[in-house]
Amino acid sequence: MNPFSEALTRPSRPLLMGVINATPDSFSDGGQFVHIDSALLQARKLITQGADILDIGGESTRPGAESVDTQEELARVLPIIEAIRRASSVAISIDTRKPEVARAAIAAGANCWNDVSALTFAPDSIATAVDLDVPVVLMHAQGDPKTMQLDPHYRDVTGDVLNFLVGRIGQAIQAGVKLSNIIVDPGIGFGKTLEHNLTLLRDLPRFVALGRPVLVGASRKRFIAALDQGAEVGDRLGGSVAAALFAAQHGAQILRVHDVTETRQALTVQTALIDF
Ligand code: HH2
Repeated sequence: MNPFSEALTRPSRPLLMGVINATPDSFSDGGQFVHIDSALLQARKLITQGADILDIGGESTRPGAESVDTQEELARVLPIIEAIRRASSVAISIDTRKPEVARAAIAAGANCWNDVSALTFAPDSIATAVDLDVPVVLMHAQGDPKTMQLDPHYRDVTGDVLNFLVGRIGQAIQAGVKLSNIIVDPGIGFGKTLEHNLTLLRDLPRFVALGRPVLVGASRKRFIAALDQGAEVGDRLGGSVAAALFAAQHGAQILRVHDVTETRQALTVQTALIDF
């Protein structure tokens, strides 16, 4: 069984997806894991800390980020995926909008395609997902990273994001993607104001009601700074953990986080308190 799908069958707590950005410019860890040795060290650390999945990305999608050429993105992520796969059987997801990168990453040992464009980036994205036949994360974003935070607008943020995801699920299924491979994500911080992000987190049960696993990536994001006097990226741990706990309590099945130890401990205590 695909290790990603297998992990999803373990119901005890949400899965922790540890982030490794092989990019020079990611907002949270940019430049730290570009080299294989440091990325591998980080992978080992995240696994030891309790990560169920490692999410490897070679293109920053932070607000204002420039897009990256396919060859450059491949050169950033493939050696890292190959090295992690040689060292471990942990589930790996490839965080990319490009079907060519997803295909090469899966061939190199990744098990899931995490696509922040929900298979809209390239004309052959959906066909590639059908062909790869691995779990695929369909995430909502309004606009592209370069412009998405300029002036995000919704009629009704939760309704609009749900409609988008339902539409993408429908198109994917019609083309031949298996429903059992689909994971949905409201896309915290992707073309959203503070109020939009808070509304989506509060309304997570409506995403859970779609019947597919819900992934939430709130870790170290800007809405935390907006709530806490502009806290710098390195000072957003408390807010990240609070958001992770809230998301878990509201049904998220996968949490994309930078700080695995702290999130895991907080989830363990939360579960113990609820079950006591
Ligand atoms: N957020 C980021 C990147 N990929 N994927 C999913 N499914 N959901 C998310 O919320 C999400 C994501 C942005 O965070 P990060 O990777 O830390 O930064 P950057 O995009 O600058 O590399």
